Amino acid sequence: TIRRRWWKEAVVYQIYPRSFQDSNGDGIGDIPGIISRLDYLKGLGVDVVWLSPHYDSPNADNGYDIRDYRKVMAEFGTMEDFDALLAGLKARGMRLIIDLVVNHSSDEHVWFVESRKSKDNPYRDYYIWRPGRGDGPPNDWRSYFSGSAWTLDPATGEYYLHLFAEKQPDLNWENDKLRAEVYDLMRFWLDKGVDGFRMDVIPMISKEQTFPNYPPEHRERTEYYHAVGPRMHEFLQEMNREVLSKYDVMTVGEAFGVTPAQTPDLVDERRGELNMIFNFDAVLLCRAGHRYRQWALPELKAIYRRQEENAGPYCWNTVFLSNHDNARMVSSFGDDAEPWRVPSAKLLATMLMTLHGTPFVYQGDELAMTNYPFTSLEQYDDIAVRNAWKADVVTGRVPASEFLDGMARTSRDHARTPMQWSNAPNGGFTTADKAWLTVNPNYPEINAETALADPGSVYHHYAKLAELRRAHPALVYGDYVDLAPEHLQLFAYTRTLGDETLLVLLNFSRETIEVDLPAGVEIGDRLIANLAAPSEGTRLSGWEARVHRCR
Ligand code: ISL
Ligand code: CA
Repeated sequence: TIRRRWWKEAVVYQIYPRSFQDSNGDGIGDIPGIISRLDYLKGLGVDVVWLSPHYDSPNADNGYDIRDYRKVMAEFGTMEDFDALLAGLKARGMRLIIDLVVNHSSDEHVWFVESRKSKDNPYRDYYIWRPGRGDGPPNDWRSYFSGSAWTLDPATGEYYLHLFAEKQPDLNWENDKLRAEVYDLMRFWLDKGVDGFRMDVIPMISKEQTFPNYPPEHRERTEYYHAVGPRMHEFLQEMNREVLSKYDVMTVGEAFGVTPAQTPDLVDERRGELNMIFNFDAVLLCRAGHRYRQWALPELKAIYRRQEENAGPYCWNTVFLSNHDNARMVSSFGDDAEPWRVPSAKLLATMLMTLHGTPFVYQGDELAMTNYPFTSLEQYDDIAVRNAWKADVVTGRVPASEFLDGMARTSRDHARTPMQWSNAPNGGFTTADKAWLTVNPNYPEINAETALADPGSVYHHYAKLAELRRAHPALVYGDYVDLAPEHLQLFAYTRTLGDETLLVLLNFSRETIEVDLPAGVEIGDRLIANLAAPSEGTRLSGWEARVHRCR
C-alpha cells in the first residue's frame, strides 16, 4: 500500500510573481501583491504555493537567470517581504515551495563574473569551458533558445556552455565545490522554513564529459540527449543525502527530456532522489515545434495510463496541463469559444483534481483565462520567441506568417499576461498605465471579482473539488482504471480505495454523448458536476463533467 504523505494530498498552485499582483504601481507583480491575495488562494483550496523564481536577476529569462541565490529580486520586494509571505501562508495552513534553478545561473552571478576572468581563476571550474574546434564551437549542441549552446568569451578565447540563453551559463556539477555551494544555498532557504523545491531542468545537470556531437537519433529532440546524463542519479542522491533528507519537504523535478521509462529511477522513494517529476508528454501533445498540433483524446488517456503503470507502490506522479512555459490550458485542451469556455475549464479542473497524482494549478486557470490575441512580434516579451524569430524568420527558414500563426497558439507569453483581478483598468493587476506585459483585453468579462461573485464559476468549482479530494481519499490514493481508452470524446475512469469506488465522467466535446459503461460499473450518487443543470445517468451534454459514487 502507498504511504500517506502531505505532498501527495496537496493541491499546488503556481505563482509567476511578475504577473500575479502589482502592489506599488510599477507595472510589475511583487511579493506584497501576493500577500494581499492569500485569502483568495485559501478560498480556492490551495495547500501549497510554488513560487517561480523570486531571486535577484537581470531578467534575461524572467528570473530563471539568477544573479544572487540569497537575495530577493528588488522589483519583487525585500527579504522581509519574503519572510512575511512565508508567515502569511503558514498562518493560513498553506506551505511554500520555491524554484531551484541550478542547472545554470546568470552570467552576472559573481561566480561567472570571476570564472570568465582567466583560466586559473578559482571560479573557472564553476562553469563549463572548452576550447573551440577549428573556427567553431566545441561541438554541435544547440541552445533551447536557438543557436549554438556555446558562446566564445574573448577574455580567455574559450567557449562556455549554455543550454538556454547566452546569459544563462551552465554550472559545472562535476566540481565538488560547486555542488557544496548549491547544497548550502538550499539549506539557506530550507532553514527559513520553505517546504521544498520545484527544480528547474534538473535532469540536465550532468553532462557527458567527452562533449561529443549529438548522436544522430538525438539531433531533433535534444532534450532526450541532455536529460539523465551519466552522473545525474549520483548527484540527486547526494543532494538528497546532504540536504533534502534532513527536512520534511516536497521536491518536484522539471523533467523536460525524461522518458516514462526513465521516470521511476528518479522518483522511486527507495532510491532517495526526488518525490515527483513533471512529465511533459501531456502538455506537448498540442505542440509540434512552434506550431499547434491537433491532438486526440486517446493520446492523452494513453499518457495517464502509462503514468499509472509507472507509479506502483513506491512512485508518485504529478498532474498538470499548464505552467508559465505553455499556452493557456483552456485554449489548448478545452474550448475557449463561448459558451464552452467555462464548462470546459471546469471539466479540465475536474480531471486534474481526480487523476492519480498531485495536481498543479497554474495561476489564472482557475478563472479560465485564455490565450492572448497576439498578432505581431512586438507584442511578445519572451526571449524564446525573439531568438527564434531571429534564427528562423530573419534567416528565411520559416515564413513570418507561419511563425506568428504558430506562436499565436503556443507561445509561453500566453500564460504570462497578468492576472485579471477585476474590471478596473489593466484588470486590477496594476495602477500603472501599462503592465510589463499587456493584460488580455477580455479582462472586463474574465476576472476574479466576477468569478468570486458567481457560485457557478470555475474558481468555486476548484474549491469544491479540493473539498471533495479531502473528503475522499480514493481521489488521492485510489487505483486508477481507464474505462474507455479508445473513445474519442469520453474520458471515463474509476478511482478505487478499499470499498469505495468513484466514477469520473468527462465529455471532451460540444456534442451530447451517450456513455457505455463496462459491466459492473453502476452510476451511484452524484458528488459534483460542472453544469448548472447536469444530465442524468449515462447521458453527457457538451463538455459535461460529473463525479459519482459507484454502486
Ligand atoms: O517550454 C518548454 C517546454 O514546455 C521548454 O522548452 C522549457 O524551456 C524547458 O521545459 C525548461 O524550462 C525551464 O527552464 C528554462 C526557463 O526558461 C523555463 O521558464 C523553465 O520552466 C530555463 O531556466
Ligand atoms: Ca510592483
